[in-house]
Amino acid sequence: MRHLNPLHIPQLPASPATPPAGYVAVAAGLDGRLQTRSAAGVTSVVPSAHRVSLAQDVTLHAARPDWAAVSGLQLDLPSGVHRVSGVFTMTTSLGRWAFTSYGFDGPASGRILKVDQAETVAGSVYGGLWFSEAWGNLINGVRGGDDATERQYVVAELLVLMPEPGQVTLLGQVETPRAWHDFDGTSDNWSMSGADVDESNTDYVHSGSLSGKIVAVGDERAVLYVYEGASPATTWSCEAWMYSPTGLPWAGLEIDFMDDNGESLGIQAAYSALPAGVWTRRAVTGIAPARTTQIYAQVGLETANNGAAAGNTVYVDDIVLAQQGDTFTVKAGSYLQTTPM
Ligand SMILES: [Ca+2]
Repeated sequence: MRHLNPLHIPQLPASPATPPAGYVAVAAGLDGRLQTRSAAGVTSVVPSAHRVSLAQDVTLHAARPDWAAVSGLQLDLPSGVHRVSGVFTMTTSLGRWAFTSYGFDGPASGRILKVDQAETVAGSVYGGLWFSEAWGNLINGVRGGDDATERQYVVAELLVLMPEPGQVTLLGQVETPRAWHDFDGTSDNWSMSGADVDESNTDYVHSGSLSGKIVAVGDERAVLYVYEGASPATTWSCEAWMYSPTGLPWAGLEIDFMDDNGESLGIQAAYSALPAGVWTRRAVTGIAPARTTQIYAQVGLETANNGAAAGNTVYVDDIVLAQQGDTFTVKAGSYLQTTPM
C-alpha cells in the first residue's frame, strides 16, 4: 500500500487578490504558467521565453555608416519587463572594430533597467563593453585580430522595460575609415571652399529634416571637401545626393588620392548636368595607387569652364566617403532570447 505524505501533496496557490489600480499581480495558474491580474479583473498569461537563432552567417558591409539590423535576430516583445539575453559569435575584418547593440523599437521605446551580466570573450586581447541607459542600448565591441579565423563571442544579459509592445533587434556596425554628412547631426570634418554653405537648410531635403545648401561665391569650384588618411590598394567610394530646383549644367563629386606631399596620384570624378527638381545620386569608386597616404573628396559645383557662375545653388545630402571591403559577420548559431519577468 502506498502512503501519501501530506507534506508532498502539491499546494496550489490561491488566486491573487485583485490588486489596486496601477498594480499587476503575478501568480502561477492551474496550468503552471504565470498569469497576471490587473485592477480591471483582466487576467492574461505571461508568454514563455522565446528565442531566435541564426541558421547561417549574416555579414554586414561597411558601405554605410549606419547601424544595420542583423537579419534574423529580431523578436517581438509584449509590454512588460523582460530579460534579454544572447550569444553572438562574431568575426570582423583584420584590424577593424565591430560593434553590436540592442535596439528597442515600439510606440514607447524600451529602456534598459539593469545589465545582469556581460562578457566579451575574445580570441585576441581586445574586447570591451559600453553601456548607456539613456540611449536604451548596450554596445559590445570586438576587434579583428591578426588572424582572420579568430572568432570572438559576446554573452550579454539585461533587463529591459517595454512600456508598450515592441521589438528588440540586434544591430551591428563595423568601424572603418570614412567621413559622412547628413546635415541632421551626423557629420565628420567637412569644410567649404568657394561657397557659402547653409548646413541647416530646410528648402529641399533628402533625409531627415535638414540638408546642405551650397551657393557659389565666384566662378571657381564651390564645394564641401574632406581629407582622410588612406593606404595603397584600399578601395574607396564616395556618394552624395544632389538637388536643384532649376537644374544645373555641371554638378557632382570626386575623390583624389594623394601622396605625402599632397601631389595627386589619381582622380575619380562624377560630374554632369543635374536635372531639375529631382534628388540625384552621384557616386564614384577608386583604388588607392601606390604611395597613397591620404584621400581628398569634394562634393558640389565645379564652376570654371562649365557654364556655371557665382550664385549657382545646389542642395546636397547624405554624403558618404568610406573605405570599402570591411565586413562584420555574425556566425550561424548566434541567438537572441527574451524571457518575461
Ligand atoms: Ca539630411
